[in-house]
Amino acid sequence: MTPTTSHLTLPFFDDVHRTLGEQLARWIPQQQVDEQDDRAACREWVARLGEAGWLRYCVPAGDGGELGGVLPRLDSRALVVLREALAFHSPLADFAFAMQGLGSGAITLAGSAAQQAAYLPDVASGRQIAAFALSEADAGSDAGAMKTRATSTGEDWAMSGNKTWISNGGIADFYVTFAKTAPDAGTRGITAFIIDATNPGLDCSEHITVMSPHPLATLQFTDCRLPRHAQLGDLNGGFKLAMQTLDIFRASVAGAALGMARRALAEAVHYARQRQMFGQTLADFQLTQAKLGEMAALVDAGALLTYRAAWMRDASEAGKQAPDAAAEAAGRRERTVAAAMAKMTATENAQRVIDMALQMHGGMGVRVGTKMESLYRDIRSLRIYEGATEVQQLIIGKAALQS
Ligand code: COS
Repeated sequence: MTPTTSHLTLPFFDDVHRTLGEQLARWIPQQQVDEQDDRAACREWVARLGEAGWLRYCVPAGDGGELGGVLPRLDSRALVVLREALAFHSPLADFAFAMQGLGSGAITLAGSAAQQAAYLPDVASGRQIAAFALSEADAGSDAGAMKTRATSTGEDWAMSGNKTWISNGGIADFYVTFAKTAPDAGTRGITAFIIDATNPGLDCSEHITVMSPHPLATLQFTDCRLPRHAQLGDLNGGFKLAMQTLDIFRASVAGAALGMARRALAEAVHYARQRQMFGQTLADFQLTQAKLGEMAALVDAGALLTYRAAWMRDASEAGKQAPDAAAEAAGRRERTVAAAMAKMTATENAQRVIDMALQMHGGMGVRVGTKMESLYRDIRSLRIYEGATEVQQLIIGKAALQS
């Protein structure tokens, strides 16, 4: 099936997004990867996405194009367009793409020129696989409660602790890792570091298996020595950096959910047109038409919030001269809330749409190996990772109380 592109005529998008969507719609249906081994498949997808140039949207171009990106800045709408099309075809392809962006996002936002040069061009080409290590066993939604500790020894940093649920764990070439550097300072005592997978003291061998293909691992740091230049961004500025990175990618998770929901809707329409029962097609029943109508509206509701969130971020980055600090902070809060609304609504709606589409397929919907059955498993984790629905509700609710 070919991803739809008609939504790209909406005014949220520019010609660059329309062209991108059309190119993707031609490329992605031709790609078939055996996904039984999720680690091997993820590597294969990174290689293909790198070769075709799509990973170049995960990083900025740099002043003279030296960082490998296509566009001058990380463009939220391009990320959404890409994730939607990739997830329509293969949620694992979308995952492989997204992790290159999330894993390198903090380097794009806060990396020194040397750090950007060392990592971003390789992320764009697929030569290096990236990962983002924030969560811990007792610090998932409450990210500020992390216990992994980085201590300055004067010459270098020594890191100890465990990160878990780390996407690309075990296959990544580097991990952007967040650790406490001032343990009594709460969220103001966290710093980001770039850690190469080959660094002694880092063990990524504990794999976690989940219900849909998705390479995940626990990372164990045991007196892991890091050079001073591994520090990413400001000392004790890591929590904000993590949140700013998530702000960009949360709207793109919504894009992935949309891709899966659109696929489910397309599968349902296709099935309803050809399935015969009681002397007519399934599509002839008003009950079916009503369900499809509800599904289409749920998809569009998620889509509009997603495109709005991505457009708001891109528009603010392009303008970048807020009149004063207070206006800048208010604008940032609005964008955070918009991204939270997009992620919450698009993922929750996609789950409902996929469930309805599966129900319409009857027994075929639960048959292992069918698209509906895999979509039903694929969508579930999107309501949890990069900020569970409840975290998004909290962000939106807090903002409503402050307004
Ligand atoms: N951008 C910049 N700064 C931000 C920010 C954002 N989006 N969100 C919060 N901050 C800042 C706040 O302004 C505050 O700064 P000050 O210390 O200067 O006041 C600081 O960060 C702490 O913010 P807050 O008090 O809201 O933090 P909480 O500990 O209450 O946590 C939530 C807030 C729950 C929203 C946060 O922990 C979160 O997003 N958790 C989910 C983490 C997640 O997505 N995990 C999945 C990892 S990837 S699979």
